[in-house]
Amino acid sequence: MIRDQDTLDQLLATLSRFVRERLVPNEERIAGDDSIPPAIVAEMKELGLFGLSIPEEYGGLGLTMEEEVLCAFEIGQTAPAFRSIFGTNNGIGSQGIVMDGTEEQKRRYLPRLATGEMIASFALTEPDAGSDAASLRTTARRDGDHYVVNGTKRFITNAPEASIFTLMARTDPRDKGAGGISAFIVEADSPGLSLGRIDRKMGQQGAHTCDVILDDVRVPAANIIGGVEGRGFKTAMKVLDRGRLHISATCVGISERLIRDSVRYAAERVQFGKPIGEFQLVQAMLADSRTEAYAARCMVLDAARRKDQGLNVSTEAACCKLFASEAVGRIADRAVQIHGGAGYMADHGIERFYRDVRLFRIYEGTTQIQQLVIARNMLKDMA
Ligand code: COS
Repeated sequence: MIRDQDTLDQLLATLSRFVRERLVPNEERIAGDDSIPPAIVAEMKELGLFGLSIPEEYGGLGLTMEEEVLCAFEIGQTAPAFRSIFGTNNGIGSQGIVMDGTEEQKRRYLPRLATGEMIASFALTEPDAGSDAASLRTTARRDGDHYVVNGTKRFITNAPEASIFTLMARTDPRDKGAGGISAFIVEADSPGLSLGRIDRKMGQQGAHTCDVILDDVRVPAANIIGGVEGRGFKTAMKVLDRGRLHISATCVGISERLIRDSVRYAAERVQFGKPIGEFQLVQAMLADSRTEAYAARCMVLDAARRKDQGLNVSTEAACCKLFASEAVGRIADRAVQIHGGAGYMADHGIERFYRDVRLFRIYEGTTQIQQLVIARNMLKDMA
């Protein structure tokens, strides 16, 4: 749903200019430095990028899902590490509070997340609980008006920058499945909370992940999201449904960027006496990429509109994540191929995207988990 086309068009034009003029020229630098310059982060705050999806009454832009994916199509046109720094405040870090938090929790945290004063991370994954999220082992034992939390969270995006964690822990040790899990807001400066070393990754340099270690961390009972035990797994799943749409939109943006770079190269690069874009085998690669990016864009927009209508889009979000993340992998592969030797060389930046996009098929649910979600929902609908 688009609330006001003119306002949205202005926002999209601003984002497009910001990406083109400020982010694209810094892609290589952030990959080399493994950090985003503070001046760029300050500009992102100024533009409201940390609060795109946070409701207006808490200081955000309160974008609808359709508006948000249109923004992600623009923001996706550059290195994904830029998106990562404000991505968790709009997605998996904040949405648990937006969707299921109490009024007090929303008022306490959302305004500072919307401005970027605080960064929120999502802490679900553990060393022994990845795809099987419901098997997580971090415990939260009630002790008076606090919970005592113990465990280790792994690969947590933005953990080194985070002020708060939306953290899933088991409050009912007798229930080993989803029903025993609760979601907490854990402040990063809580005594007993420490961070592992920053992970070295295949790509997306500039975006940071690390372990979060909880050793008898006392969390106020008032920080259980929604104030009720046992609902944390469902909160996490709802957050991921939404996050998967945003990631899919980012995949579309990157696909379109890589196609543009590939078309330009194919038009300029001359071999056998003419631009390589005139050869049908190169044209086939361009056409396949364009077709897949277009399909992904249509899927994401359709699913976002359905979500804005209040429909359950668990299946559609999984379809989008599955298709768009696999498609951007193929598109990045073809982009390397079209660029030939230049595509493999770091100076042209194409191989960096090839490495960066590999993550999309893994995080916020692997391709295989999306397949499982889709097929399970199909069988449930039939029953
Ligand atoms: N929205 C709301 N509730 C949901 C839901 C959704 N999308 N998906 C599941 N639930 C509910 C179920 O309805 C069920 O509730 P009831 O017990 O009341 O019926 C409960 O949650 C447990 O669901 P289910 O039995 O399907 O859980 P499973 O353990 O079988 O696991 C998958 C489900 C595999 C889908 C889940 O573990 C998953 O998404 N794994 C991937 C995790 C992931 O994406 N990790 C990335 C880390 S964050 S970057």
